[in-house]
Amino acid sequence: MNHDRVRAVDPAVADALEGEIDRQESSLQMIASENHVSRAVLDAQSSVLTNKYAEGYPGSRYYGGCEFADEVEELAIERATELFGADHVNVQPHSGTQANQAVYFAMLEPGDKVLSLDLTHGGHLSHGHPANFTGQLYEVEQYEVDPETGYLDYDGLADHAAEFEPDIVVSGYSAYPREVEWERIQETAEDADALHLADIAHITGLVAAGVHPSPVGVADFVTGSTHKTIRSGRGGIVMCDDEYADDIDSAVFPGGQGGPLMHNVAGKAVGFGEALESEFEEYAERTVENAEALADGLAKRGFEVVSGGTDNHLVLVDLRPSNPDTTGGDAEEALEAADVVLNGNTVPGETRSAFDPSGIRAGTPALTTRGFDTEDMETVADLIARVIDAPDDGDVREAVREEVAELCAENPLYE
Ligand code: DSN
Repeated sequence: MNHDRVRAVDPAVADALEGEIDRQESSLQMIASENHVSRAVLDAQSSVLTNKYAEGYPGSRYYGGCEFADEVEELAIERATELFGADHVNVQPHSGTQANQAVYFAMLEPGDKVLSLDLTHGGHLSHGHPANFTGQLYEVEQYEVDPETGYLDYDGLADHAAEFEPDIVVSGYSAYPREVEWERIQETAEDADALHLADIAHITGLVAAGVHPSPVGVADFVTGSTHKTIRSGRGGIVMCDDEYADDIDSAVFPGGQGGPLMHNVAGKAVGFGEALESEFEEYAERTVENAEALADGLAKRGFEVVSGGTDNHLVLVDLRPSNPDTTGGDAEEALEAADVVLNGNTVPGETRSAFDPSGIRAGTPALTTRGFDTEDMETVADLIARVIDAPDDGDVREAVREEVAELCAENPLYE
């Protein structure tokens, strides 16, 4: 893959783009929210639809010349409907956060009450963090995972909801490695006379493939990202029953966004089409198996894996018991120098800051896309352990870099 046309007019940007291709090819991408989309999705995203304004929805736009934009958006909607079985799908949100914003804007008034998982326990900024608009517009209280088990404390959540009387309960998480029991949270929301938003941003692909239970048809609203485990065009999606369809559509446009990013919608259409193929289900299964192998490999090497393992695509490690003097930030930096890219992450019972937390989060969606199997994940666990156990040792980093290069060469990405 090259960027000759960019290079002809802008060598500096071409250098950066080619540097990024090389970085993705030659290092292990283990940030749990990232993936490698297909060349077809890349092509759709970089298509001439980037030139088109198409405010409105298919068949009802504010500009002319939208026939092909309509075709693409209808395909994205049809395919998402088939994948998830929702009554209504809006594929225009620019991101998962903007998908969430649409639900809040459609259903809540400023000052309404939001009950969501604490960020350090696996929640997301757009679920009510003080630095986010949600924390500033709404009255937010947060629930937590059980400190002993690392699993969601469903009974604690029910008690909290009964006391707080939220207008909306938010489920769905960014750093929670276990299966979510949507029905239990829905029951809690109903008992509190609250709505339920399930944000499946991280596990959209696992839900689409049926390897994680779906909240569609259970929660009132389901939002997601479209570029993480589902590997389609970059952005977000909102799903709901027909009764909320008009409210959600108006909240996305004109409520929160202007013109949709039609090139990204095209990428979503192509990626959703790929996710309807049977190979995608196998991919999603392998993603989870690889995460289990990674969790086992790390636990075997003495690391404290939060909740003792994983049911999805990510593994969260609390470094405090095994490596008390190494922060998540130290580990992230040392690993990156060894060509293993993941992120330092807060963990339940966090005692440090979000900028330099006590854990790391690692995901398998991207490595699985490039062909890594459970045996490779055992090797990857070993590489991670060697670096974290000697974060300042240049020889260890160099040796790990060499092994990473071999693994990458065996599993080429964009050939
Ligand atoms: N930044 C994403 C993540 O890494 O989980 C969520 O928005």
